[in-house]
Amino acid sequence: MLTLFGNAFSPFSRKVQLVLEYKGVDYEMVDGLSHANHDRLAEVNQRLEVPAIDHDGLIVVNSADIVAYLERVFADRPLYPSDHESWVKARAWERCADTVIDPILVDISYWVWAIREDKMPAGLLDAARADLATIYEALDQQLEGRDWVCGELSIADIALFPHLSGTRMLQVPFDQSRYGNLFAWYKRCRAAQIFADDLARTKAYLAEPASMDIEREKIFWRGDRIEWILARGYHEWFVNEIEEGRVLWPKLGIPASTKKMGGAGRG
Ligand SMILES: N[C@@H](CCC(=O)N[C@@H](CS)C(=O)NCC(=O)O)C(=O)O
Repeated sequence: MLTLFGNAFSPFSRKVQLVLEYKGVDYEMVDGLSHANHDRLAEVNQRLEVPAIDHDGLIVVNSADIVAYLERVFADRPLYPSDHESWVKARAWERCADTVIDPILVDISYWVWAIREDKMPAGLLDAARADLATIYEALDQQLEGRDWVCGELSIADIALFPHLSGTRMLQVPFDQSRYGNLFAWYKRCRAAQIFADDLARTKAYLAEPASMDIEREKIFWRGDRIEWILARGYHEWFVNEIEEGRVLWPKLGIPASTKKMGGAGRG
C-alpha cells in the first residue's frame, strides 16, 4: 500500500503525484497540509512538509528523493533519461524547478492566498519578473527543436509543469511572442492526460472549502525561499515578518532510526 501525504496546491506534491500517475502506481492520497491531518503528517515527516510517502511502512520524504525511490521500485516507464548527458540535464532542470523557480513564485504568491492585510513590497514583482525572464529564456533555448525538455518526456517536464502552470495567475506569464518554444511546450503538456488531470485536481481542490483548512496566516519559510527574498534585498521586510510573528519554521528533519521514519531498505 502506498500513501502520498500531499496537497493539491503544492508543486512538489503535484510532481510526485504526476510520477505516480505516469507510472500507473496505485496510491491513496492524504492532504498532509490540512489542519485535520497535522498529527499524521508529523508521524511521517518531522519537518511537517509535504510530500512524503508511506510505502508499506517505509517512509520517504523530499520530492526528489521520493521520485528517485519510485524510479527504483517502479522501474517501468522510466522518467530519468538513460544516456548520461540527458540524465544530467533532466536532474538540473528538476533542481532548477525545485530550488530556483519555486522560491520566486512562492515568494510572490503570499499576497494571493495567505491571509494578510499588507501589499506586496515595492519592487518584488519586478524582481521576480526579471529573474523569471532569464529562466524562461534558458528553457526556451533548451526546447529549441525538442518536444520535451530533454527530448523524451522526463522528470524535467514533470517537475517544471506544476510551477509554470501558476505563472499567469501570479502575473508573471511567459508570452508566446517571446518564448514560442516554451509556450508550445506548455500547450503540449496540457494536451497530455496526466497534466490535464493534474490541473483538474488543483482546480477542484481550490474550489472546495477543505482547501481553506490549511495554515494561511503564518508563512512556512525554508531555505531556498529565504535565500531568494534576502538576495533580492528584502531582509528588513523579512526580519519584520519574524518580529511580527508571521513566520513558521520547519522542524529539524532528522531521519529516525525506526523503520517508520527512516531510509532503510524495504523488504
Ligand atoms: N524540498 C522539499 C520542499 C517541499 C515543500 O516546500 N513543501 C511545502 C509545500 S509546497 C510544505 O509542505 N510547506 C509546509 C506548509 O506550508 O505548512 C521537496 O522537494 O519535497
